[in-house]
Amino acid sequence: MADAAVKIEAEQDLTDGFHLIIDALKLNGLNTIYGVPGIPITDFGRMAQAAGIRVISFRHEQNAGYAASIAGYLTKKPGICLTVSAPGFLNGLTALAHATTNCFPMILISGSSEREIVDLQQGDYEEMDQLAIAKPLCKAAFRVLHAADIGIGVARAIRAAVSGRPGGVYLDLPAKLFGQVMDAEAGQKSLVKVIDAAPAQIPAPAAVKRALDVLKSAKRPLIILGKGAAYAQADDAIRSLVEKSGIPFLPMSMAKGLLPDTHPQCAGAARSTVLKDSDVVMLIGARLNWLLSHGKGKAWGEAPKKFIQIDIEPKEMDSNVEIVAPVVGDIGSCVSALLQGMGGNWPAPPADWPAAVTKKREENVSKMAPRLMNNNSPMDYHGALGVLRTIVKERPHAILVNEGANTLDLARGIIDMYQPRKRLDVGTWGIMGIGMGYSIAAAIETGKPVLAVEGDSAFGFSGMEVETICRYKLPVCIVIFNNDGIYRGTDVNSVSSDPAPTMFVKGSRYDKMIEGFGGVGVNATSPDELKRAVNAAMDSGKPTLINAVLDPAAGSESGRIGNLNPQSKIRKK
Ligand SMILES: Cc1ncc(C[n+]2csc(CCOP(=O)(O)OP(=O)(O)O)c2C)c(N)n1
Ligand SMILES: [Mg+2]
Repeated sequence: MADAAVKIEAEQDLTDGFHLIIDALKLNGLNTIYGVPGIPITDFGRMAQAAGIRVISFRHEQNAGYAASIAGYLTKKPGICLTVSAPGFLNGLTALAHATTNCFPMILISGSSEREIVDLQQGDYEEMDQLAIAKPLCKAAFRVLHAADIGIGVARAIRAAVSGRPGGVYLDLPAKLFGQVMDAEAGQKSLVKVIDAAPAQIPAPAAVKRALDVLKSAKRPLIILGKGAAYAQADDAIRSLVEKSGIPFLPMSMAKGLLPDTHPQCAGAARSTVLKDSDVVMLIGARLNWLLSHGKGKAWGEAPKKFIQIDIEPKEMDSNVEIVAPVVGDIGSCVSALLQGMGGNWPAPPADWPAAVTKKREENVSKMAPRLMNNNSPMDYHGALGVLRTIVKERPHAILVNEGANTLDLARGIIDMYQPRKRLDVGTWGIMGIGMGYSIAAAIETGKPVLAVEGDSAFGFSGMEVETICRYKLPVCIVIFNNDGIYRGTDVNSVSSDPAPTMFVKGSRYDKMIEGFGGVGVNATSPDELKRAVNAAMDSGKPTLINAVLDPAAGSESGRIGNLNPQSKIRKK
């Protein structure tokens, strides 16, 4: 054989790190990557795209990371974020920590520099000991040094991300790994298809019985649904459990729509009453963290309270208060076991309790109703949200992304949700910046139209991704509640000509931004204009940004959580 032919034949029998990583991801059904290119992963992105993986290229890794995190939440498969070393890795790390805190499965894959140089701290290009830095912020962190270990490395990352309580995983891939070659057949054999990545965890029968005994003894029971319950995709079983029990339920923000907010048992509009007056509370995939006032204090009233908790993480039990009936297992298995244990003639709670909850709920709803119908210009939150509430009611399949302070708190209360996993928001940390990343991933993963309701400050954290939305022609309609600032647009600095720290340029026109990228921009000054513009956008599917002009005085400091601002006895200046 001629030399050239020998060389070609030899090459055909070889594979490399680039291809083994791609093959390992594809073998496990991970077909979308969210990231930002650069050394050492630029060619990897190109090759992944050529191999049929969807590679969504962002303007900043943090947004790609948030996209990956919510893709994980929506699909129960780890969302993949791909970054370059040091600065790109750090930009992605916030999202990895966010995924871990929110229990979303995600894998941050970052290229890294030469190990030998990094470890001797000799100043390599983008030098950083990324593995060490990632470790405290995620569930697990791995590094692959040899092409032959790529299969097992990816498998470990997947399993760590989705099994038990899901979370973020870091996978460190040094630059040299991508170019390493090995025998193609051995390479194929080294790949691992993860079997049963999130095995069912069946609750102990005694734990189920204990929980049902406590529930049966209740006079004023309450079920709280958290985003863990929504993540579980056990929608039918959860609905059956709630309906069969006859117990009022309170959905946490991202659990809204698991059962419709308009369901007769929904206590969303009677939140303070049910927290105070309930005697037995069953938490399903909800944690007693700050969002539930840690299960104690004023919000929970004086009367003694018993908690039943369903969670996959045993350490969650007794985290803040005593849990009298812990049920540890995956939500689907636990809810099914409870349903089975309830049998055919489960007694409804004493009738005065659901009646009292319904009365309170109806009072609150009718108090709010007239405020939602105002057509004031400039708009207030209620006028603008009244319009959006109807638009979502008419499109229950659409995905609502929501961030801000007043924009978040008021939208959460006013916009009813009708289907599971349609409301995506700031989550456990109350983080600003998830908006465009979430919107992009929601559109990509579900193919559904997305409505992003954004405070003007919140939007700014990821605003550059409107270019990404236009580039991929995604059906995303962004509504910016523009009140000229953070919480309000009315602060003044009495000392110098600098604007107050919470203020933005007055009368900004965010709609002009998207026009620069070929999207549709609209300036809406009244609820009527807003309604027309959002309807048009949701119907056309064209990337649209609506600048909704809000009264700068309409909001309040920190929205609903102003009480968390530290206070001093010395009077404020
Ligand atoms: C990453 C991050 N940085 C800062 C904050 C603090 N913060 C909370 S809400 C908010 C913005 C609120 O203003 P806006 O989005 O305009 O909503 P509005 O209340 O004006 O409707 C900020 C900066 C945060 N939650 N997360
Ligand atoms: Mg604002």
